[in-house]
Amino acid sequence: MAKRTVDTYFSSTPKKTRTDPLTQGRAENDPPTKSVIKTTDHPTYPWPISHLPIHIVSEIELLVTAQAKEIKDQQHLDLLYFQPFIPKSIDKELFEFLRSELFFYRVKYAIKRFGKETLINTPRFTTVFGIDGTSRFEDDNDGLRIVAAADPSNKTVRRDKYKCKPRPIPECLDLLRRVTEARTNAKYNFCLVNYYASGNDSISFHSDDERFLGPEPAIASFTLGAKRDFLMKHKPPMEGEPKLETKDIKLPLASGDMILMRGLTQSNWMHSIPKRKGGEADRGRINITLRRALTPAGTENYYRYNVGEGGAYKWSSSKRQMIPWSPRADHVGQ
Ligand SMILES: O=C(O)CCC(=O)C(=O)O
Repeated sequence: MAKRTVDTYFSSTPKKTRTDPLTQGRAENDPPTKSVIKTTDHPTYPWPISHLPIHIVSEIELLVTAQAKEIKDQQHLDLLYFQPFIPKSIDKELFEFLRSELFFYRVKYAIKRFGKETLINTPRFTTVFGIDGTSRFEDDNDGLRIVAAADPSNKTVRRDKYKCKPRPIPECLDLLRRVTEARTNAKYNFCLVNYYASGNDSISFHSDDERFLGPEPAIASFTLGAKRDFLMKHKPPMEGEPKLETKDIKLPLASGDMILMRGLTQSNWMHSIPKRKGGEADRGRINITLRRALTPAGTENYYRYNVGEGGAYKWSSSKRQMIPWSPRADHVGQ
């Protein structure tokens, strides 16, 4: 993949349009055919990302009325459980579409543990799109730029505002974001995607309680593909605090399900997807979370831990696994 510097990213050179292999050869006035696929493009995507097929768009637009069960029967717990949010008529196709369209990363990073530098290998594929509430993307004759959220003059922000390279949510995920906003009465500006290739992939107990999310964040978390257990447990009491009588929770999240965590949930409960042997896990599971980061610290954090510095991976349909992506390989139908 050609390396782009921060300078070229913020340069005012008009956006380069890439030829979409699926539309190549179509004359300007030809009527659109089934094979014409629109894409979302951006210099920090390794390659454009297709828009959803129209019949999936129509189904997703209907989800503003999806029904949910409230789970608030324990202290500090406030969940909305949609079983499902994404209906059976499209969940498999949407899973296959996202698995083959999106680029993923296998992020490694170093942390200091007990004073010793330790390398962490994230045990799942990840990617992220979006930008925090202090900025927005502006797409005009100067190309796609980052401007201050409340700046009517659309001036590009200082190039050192972000160390990472934020990229807009592609249309195929942005539709889900807009519909979820309408259904959950909350705003989201980030879309994080995890791909658990097998039962060996996991996420350990943690809370999404960073300061950059604000005090009572709403986090919408979707499952597509293999069913995996979602575990929740209350945080242990702080020193001097009494231990609460809470029960651990296990939700067997199936394809199409969505769990909305809101209110005091993140500041008091932790969640995880543990490793699993057998079952459906080896068919692969996609998790999409929608969140709202308030400050640039959120943007830096999400890109550091979900894109990182390494190369991208793309699904190979012939090898039935994620393989390192290279601009020369034709991944379509591999
Ligand atoms: O995969 C899941 O359901 C959970 C993902 C999660 O907890 C996270 O991305 O923070």
